[in-house]
Amino acid sequence: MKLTRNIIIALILGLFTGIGFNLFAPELFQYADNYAFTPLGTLFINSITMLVVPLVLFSIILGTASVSDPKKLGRIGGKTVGFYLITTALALGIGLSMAFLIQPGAGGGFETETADYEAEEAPPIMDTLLNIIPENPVQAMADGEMLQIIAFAVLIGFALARLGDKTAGVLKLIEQGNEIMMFLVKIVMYLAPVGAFALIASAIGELGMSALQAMLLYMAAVILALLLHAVITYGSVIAFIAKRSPIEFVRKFFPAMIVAFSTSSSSAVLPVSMRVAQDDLRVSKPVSSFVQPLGSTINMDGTAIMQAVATVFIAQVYAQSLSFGDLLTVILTATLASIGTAGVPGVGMIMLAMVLTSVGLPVEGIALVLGVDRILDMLRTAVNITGDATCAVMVSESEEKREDDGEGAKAS
Ligand code: DAS
Repeated sequence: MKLTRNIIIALILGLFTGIGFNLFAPELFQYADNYAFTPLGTLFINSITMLVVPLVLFSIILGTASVSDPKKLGRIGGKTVGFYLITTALALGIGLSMAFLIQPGAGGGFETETADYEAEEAPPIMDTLLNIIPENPVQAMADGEMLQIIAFAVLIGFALARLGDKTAGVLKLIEQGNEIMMFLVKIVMYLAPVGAFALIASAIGELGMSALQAMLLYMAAVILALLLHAVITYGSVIAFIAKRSPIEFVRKFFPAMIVAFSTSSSSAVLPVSMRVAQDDLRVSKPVSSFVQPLGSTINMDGTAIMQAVATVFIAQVYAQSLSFGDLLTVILTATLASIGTAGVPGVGMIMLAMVLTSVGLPVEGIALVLGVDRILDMLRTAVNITGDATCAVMVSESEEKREDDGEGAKAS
């Protein structure tokens, strides 16, 4: 808890530092950002991201190897993917409703003449699904292709489970490798307060106050929708399905949420969110090792909410109406778009371009929301990983209950 307190203090100090530079020394901010904030923030993000690939590989191999029953593996996978698709569609519905309620783009006064944005191409969904089996697993690890790493690790874990004693030595080696990674996560986390301070100071210092004023309604719609989704959707799953206390869930998962907020990267925070889920939320290792890495790549409810609000906002600014069919297209495109992209800073903007194109809206409209996106990215990344952890708690509880019922049935 001491580290969490230090990270919160660092975030508050960073917030005021960024505001101070913004209000009193904007001309000095670039120097402070180039020679202090960005280097320190990058140092922290790189230190933690360095651990992601080996940790995900080892933990998924171990998680899969410990589930000897392929039916159980299939059940965990089915529950996980089902939860992710349903909650992402729910998130989009909440985002669209909030945008229509608040009407962020209807007030006018936005400069669309000069708006321009070069959209990066996101991988087509079919390519992503077909490429899940890597041609070269070492290349997949080098490129950080999370879905391919997960697929390879599941196959290795499945083989270890079936080969049993023949490969016990390899399993022991991987267990020790996983312990090393978890130990290094704890070491790297001592950098977190410095990283959090630098990253929030850089984000707030960079934020133009004029952009902030013009985009207040848009930001309010996104933030309200994020809160609603977290409280209603995740709160209900934790309370009524996992039968846990939502308050206790947030209190225990909060350290991972503030690291996600600081780094704006679901992938980078994975080592922390998995350790917190296993050590504090009592999620079983096999479930956490499978559900959270998969979620960091294919489940981004917070991002989906931003896309829904941004799409309605841009449609309003450009005075283009959205039919009911368009809204369904937005929900389908955004749900599928989240599968193919990794959880890294700013990936939401790449997916937003896909969503806007799918309903014939001008992609250059993204330039209108870009100015405040870094702050919103921090908030939605925290929601993204909270959705992954909610799923892990739900699946872990339901598997535990199934085993208890099974044992109960045998005993009776
Ligand atoms: N930063 C992304 C993530 O890591 C989310 C986004 O860009 O929307 O989840």
